[in-house]
Amino acid sequence: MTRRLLARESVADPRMLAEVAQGLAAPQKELSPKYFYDQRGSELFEEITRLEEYYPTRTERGLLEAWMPLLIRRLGTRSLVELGAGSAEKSRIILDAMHGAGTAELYVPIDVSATFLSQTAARLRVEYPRMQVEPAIADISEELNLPRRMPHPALYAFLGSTIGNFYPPAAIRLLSRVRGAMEPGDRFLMGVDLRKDVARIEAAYNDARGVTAEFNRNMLRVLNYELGADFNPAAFDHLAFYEPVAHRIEMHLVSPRPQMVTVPGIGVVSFNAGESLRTEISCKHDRESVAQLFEAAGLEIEAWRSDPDSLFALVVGAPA
Ligand code: AVJ
Repeated sequence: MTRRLLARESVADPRMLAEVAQGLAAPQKELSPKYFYDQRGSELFEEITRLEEYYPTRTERGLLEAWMPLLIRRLGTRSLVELGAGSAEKSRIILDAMHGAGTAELYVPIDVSATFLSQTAARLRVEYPRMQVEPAIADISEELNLPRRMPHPALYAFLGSTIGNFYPPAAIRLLSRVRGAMEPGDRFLMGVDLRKDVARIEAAYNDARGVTAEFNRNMLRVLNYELGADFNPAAFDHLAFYEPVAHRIEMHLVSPRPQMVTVPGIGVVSFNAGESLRTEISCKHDRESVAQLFEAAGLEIEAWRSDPDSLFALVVGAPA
């Protein structure tokens, strides 16, 4: 009996299968960037954040270090709820500010990856023994899954410009969900990558060492592993470009030659020569575009801080 190497023994997640089937059947094939992030994908993203060309992470960290001690003291933040917590590296800056202010009580990291979350939670419980850590497993594009009781005021943080991954209607739904959870006095802190010189933005998604290209191709490895598909990642080219009308980076995987891929439970998927699969959008903002998203979600901009080169901004939202 033959066994497919690397394929998992358990059956595919039916929701993922349905979502992938729909995305691969669209005229412009498209899948959610959440499928980049298995262990390897998370490591590749960490590597991206350290690249010379990728300015967002270090710029955001600088802004957080400069602003959080003051902001947290002013807000008296007792709970931090972090959407898409990742490795919680930047969260430490906020948590340290909460400890400095003497108000730290609860940290709620929300993430899809349960293993990643429990590792992070275990480390933070050691580092901050007097603070509660209550991780929540949730796909933030669908729900928040918050603890029933939280000390207020709470700060909801959505960092890293991850909001850029959402088309405006989905971004508004997500922000509305946060708004719906907020009590008076709670605040929302969001990191956004700003509109700027196109060459500078495009370079951040086309690094010289090809880390972003490998990150992009990693989605195909995730599909092979999760669904038993037979994508050949080497047979797809990385493409990232700025789309100036919608103000966003688009990442695609381009099939330079015609090819067919089999996805069990979906069937044979064919690519024409030059056809692409869109794997990510990364919307870039300015104060006006953030104000529009906020307004549609029942929030208003209370404060805005950006770096001297206007690369990146941190914005505080309050219930309107
Ligand atoms: C994690 C969504 C903020 O859009 O810049 C980095 C992901 N993709 N390089 C971004 C990403 C390619 C990143 N976000």
